[in-house]
Amino acid sequence: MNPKPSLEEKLAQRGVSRRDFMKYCTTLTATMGLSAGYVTKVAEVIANPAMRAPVIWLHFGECTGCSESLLRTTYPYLDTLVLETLSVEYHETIMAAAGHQAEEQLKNAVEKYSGKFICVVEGAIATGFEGGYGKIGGKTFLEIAKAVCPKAAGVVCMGTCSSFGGIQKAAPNPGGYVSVGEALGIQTLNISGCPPNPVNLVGTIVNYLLLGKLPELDEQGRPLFAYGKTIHDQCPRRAHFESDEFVEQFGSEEAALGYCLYKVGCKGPDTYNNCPIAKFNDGTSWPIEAGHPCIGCSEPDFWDEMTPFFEEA
Ligand code: FSX
Ligand code: SF4
Ligand code: F3S
Repeated sequence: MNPKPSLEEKLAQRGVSRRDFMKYCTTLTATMGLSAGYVTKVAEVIANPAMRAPVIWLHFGECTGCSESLLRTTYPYLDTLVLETLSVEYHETIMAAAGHQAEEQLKNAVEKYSGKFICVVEGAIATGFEGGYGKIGGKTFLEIAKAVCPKAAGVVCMGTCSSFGGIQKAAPNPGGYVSVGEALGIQTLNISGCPPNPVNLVGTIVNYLLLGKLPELDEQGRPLFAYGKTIHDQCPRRAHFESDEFVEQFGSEEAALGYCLYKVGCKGPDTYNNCPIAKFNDGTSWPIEAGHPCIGCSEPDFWDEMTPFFEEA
């Protein structure tokens, strides 16, 4: 019988070298605000976690961009993360079960891991019309959330919709959508962003596995390691802002020169997130690097508060 392949062997099968994996762990450790001394421990926790935390992943009112963003987690690849570091017991988008079988799976997982599982939630919860705006298997989002979330060890909101209500809550909000915390009257850990950066979820989980506790949070329930500074304070275009060098029109010479996007609507000064450092798609780019102003997607009520997106605040 072949021994179970090591994480390194599995990564090698996907063309990821030990060097690349350690590079990822170094970035993750820095993102989490830990010193370089923790890199080996972070790698160890991802590769050989002492326990595989059970996770139940719920979807409510949203676009599934948050799961899409997680699917772009390069190292560890999603299947490695899911199968080796966590034990995902229920996730509608990626599980094989459907229909009654899926409902049964959810019920069984909640019973089996009661008090021990982490509940990750995507999407806001409709409260108007007795929750009629959103149902799964004949149950409203609110009924499902009430049945599952109180039995979790902790509730992690993935994305601005579950964290703060997101686009569903935007005026005039006919469905009466609210955040998970507001719908249930509980404190949630919020990884906001539309979409959120998967590195911040992985960082939160690794923090929990490594230090046995959740990271420190800001007053909006967001981990300080990721949401402790504004986009503006970390922005590579900041020198242009200070020198009054602004883009006033997309496609202009100033845009080509990478000038500050404040006058075409950038909300970076009022937005807390680590996009300039963490970036997206394996560190390829992020909105401002791609020439687009920050629209404030990790802030509460940004669809109402930060619009019009392309006008100076
Ligand atoms: Fe919301 Fe996520 Fe934006 Fe979309 O699940 S935060 S609409 S990226 O998908 O909830
Ligand atoms: Fe600030 Fe936005 Fe200008 Fe960057 S582009 S310096 S975040 S206003
Ligand atoms: Fe969102 Fe602004 Fe980052 S729009 S993805 S918080 S740069």
